[in-house]
Amino acid sequence: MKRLFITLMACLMALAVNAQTVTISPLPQKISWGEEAFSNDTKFYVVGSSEADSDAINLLAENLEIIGVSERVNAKKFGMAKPIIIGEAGDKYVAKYVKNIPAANESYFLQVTPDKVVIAGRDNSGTFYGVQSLLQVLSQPKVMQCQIEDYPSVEARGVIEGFYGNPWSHKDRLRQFDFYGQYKLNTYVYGPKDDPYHRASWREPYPAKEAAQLKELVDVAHKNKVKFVWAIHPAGDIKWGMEDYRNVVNKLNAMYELGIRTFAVFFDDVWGEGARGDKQAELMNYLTDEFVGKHEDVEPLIMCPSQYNKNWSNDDYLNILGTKMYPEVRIMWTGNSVVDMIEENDMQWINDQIKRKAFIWLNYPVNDYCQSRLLMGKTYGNGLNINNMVSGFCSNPMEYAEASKVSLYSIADYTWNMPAYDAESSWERAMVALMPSCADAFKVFCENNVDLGKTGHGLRREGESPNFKTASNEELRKSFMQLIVAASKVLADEENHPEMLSEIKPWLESMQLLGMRGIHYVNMVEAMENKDSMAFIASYITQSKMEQQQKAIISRNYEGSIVKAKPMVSGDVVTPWLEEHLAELIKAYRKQYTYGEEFFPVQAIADGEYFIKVNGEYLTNAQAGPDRVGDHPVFQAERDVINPQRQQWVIEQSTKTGRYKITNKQDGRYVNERCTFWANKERNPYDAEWHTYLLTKKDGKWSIQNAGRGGKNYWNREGNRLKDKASGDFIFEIEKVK
Ligand code: LOG
Repeated sequence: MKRLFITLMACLMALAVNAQTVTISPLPQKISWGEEAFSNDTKFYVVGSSEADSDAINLLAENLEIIGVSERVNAKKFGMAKPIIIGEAGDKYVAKYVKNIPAANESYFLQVTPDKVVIAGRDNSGTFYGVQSLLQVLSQPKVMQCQIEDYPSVEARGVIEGFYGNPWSHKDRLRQFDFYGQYKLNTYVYGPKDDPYHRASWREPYPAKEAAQLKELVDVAHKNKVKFVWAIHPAGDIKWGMEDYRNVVNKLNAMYELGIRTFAVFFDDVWGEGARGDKQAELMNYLTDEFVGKHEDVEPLIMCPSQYNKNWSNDDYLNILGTKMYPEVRIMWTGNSVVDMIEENDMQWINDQIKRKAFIWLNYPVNDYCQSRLLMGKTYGNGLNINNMVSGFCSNPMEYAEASKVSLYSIADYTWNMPAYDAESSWERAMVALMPSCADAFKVFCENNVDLGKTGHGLRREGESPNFKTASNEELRKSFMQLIVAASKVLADEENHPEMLSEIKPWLESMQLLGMRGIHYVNMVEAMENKDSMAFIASYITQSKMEQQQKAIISRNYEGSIVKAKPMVSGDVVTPWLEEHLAELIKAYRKQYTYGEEFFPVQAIADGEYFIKVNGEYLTNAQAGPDRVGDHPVFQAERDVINPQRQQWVIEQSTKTGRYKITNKQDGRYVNERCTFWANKERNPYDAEWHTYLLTKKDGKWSIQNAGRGGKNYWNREGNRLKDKASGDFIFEIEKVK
């Protein structure tokens, strides 16, 4: 027995010693690890630098201790230093290894053994990616032997800066390109909606300063093996015809001068003339002949159609593009809707329409339509078998460039090695890679910024706030403490991560306050349990102050900011839970105590049952029945003596919205934003955010206004029925039922 134990321990130790301690990202297609090769303070000399890709050589030189270059593998003069033999197919130094390089573009072979390192690329990008993988292999305390044969799943992988709002800064973009190089993303499409020279003033050339910055960006992108695709968005006001076609060509030529070699033309989010498929195809063909065809080194164009998702596609628009536009023009596609994850059937459908492989524009993690939320959760839901059905796959990120990297890291993983992609483990690796000195705390932050709430686009993200436990006061305290501690830790780590911190600070501060409010909520619960109204009010006051502080936080609050956002943390779980429970607790307190009454906000009307009248006539539910839909409350002069409940209305303040829910006593049906009854739970479920009202009183009469997502209309009387109207009068009498 003891013997067995010892053997087992020895095995485990051997395993521990010999296991690699790093996971190469993106996951290589084929990788095997061996015993220790050498220690991580090893010095190197380079064999092949005269022929190998110069960006790859520079990358080596910047990151490793290179003591010289040599023509020979066994250069005695370098003593214990190890040779790095490097080059791409066709270079003499790596001729021996060409058979090991996979056939695909951008592929590479990497071998680390005790006596040497070999990096052999299929092409320049391949060599560069080989070096990137080597740098990760060398980041282990003990460098393990390994062999990698690697190639990408998707041809064009990357990012499309295509959102509305504050465009990324020059520095943001420079940092992005290093990141793309590091994680083998090879495409960046430049199309920020609010850059005037991209869209609103597309005919005008960039001023000198902006042009110089773009040129620098292009150079840095190329150094990182990233194609810089510049997009023009003429669709808003283009006049179909030669004059504007020449205007586009002229602008593209000016951009060519800055070093750009791949171009895109966008027609998204326009209607009418600009959205005509035949004309768009005509322009794209013209540009292909008159611009692409006139340069030897310009790639086929990319276009974003006006009907860029299935929901928005009707008539024969896509078909016209598919048949009339040259087949080499790539067509972008966001999926079944604007914001959607992409699956095999979806690709089949669109590819059939456009007669080519769609170029995916994934609208995630973009948050320009849900600006209060940061989307820091897992990147999941895209099919793992669509790599041969797409001509490219780019993610539209948030205007928060650093924060977007959590998702972009996974986009890199997904597009490089699609079959092996695992959303969960990729996400875990991303957080460690981005915030190594506070990864655990950062994870808590990410977990609490996952869902985007209800939006017109419908996408939801699951799994927000998995550690929020509410079964006991103790659990609650722990849950809220975790938010405070994590936020404080990340905030304190500003020196290590200044760029990330400058973006997420408003959300971190909001999360801290949310946690503290939660602790005060628990204090209030305990004060109630102890019948200590003074302690209750004390905690309530502190909680309210923090709530005000939280509400005052604004992100991107500087002059000229295009989008200012009010951060929402855990908008799906912790925030709504706390708001509802606080409101309920306060209600319960006020039923029992009057102490501290003056600290609570004034309620327009106490919860209860009421008659609602106009000119002395009773608002009545005339055709009652819980399953009836579509009928509306009417006014009746008579008191209903047979069914008095038909004229009795339950008015209660919603703990969710602070506004009032109004339901009929007879059958419990609510009045919706159109002043009709709906009780059908499938077709129009009650929703506090839609179906609650503001009550205001003047000279003894009330006005009743919907102020939620259902619009801002007021209750009004039209004939004998209740009807919504844009303007409101103080016409309602509201009388308590005695
Ligand atoms: C825009 C895009 C925006 C995104 C999300 C496309 C092709 N165009 O609805 O600029 O960032 O949705 O709001 C879009 O997606 N329009």
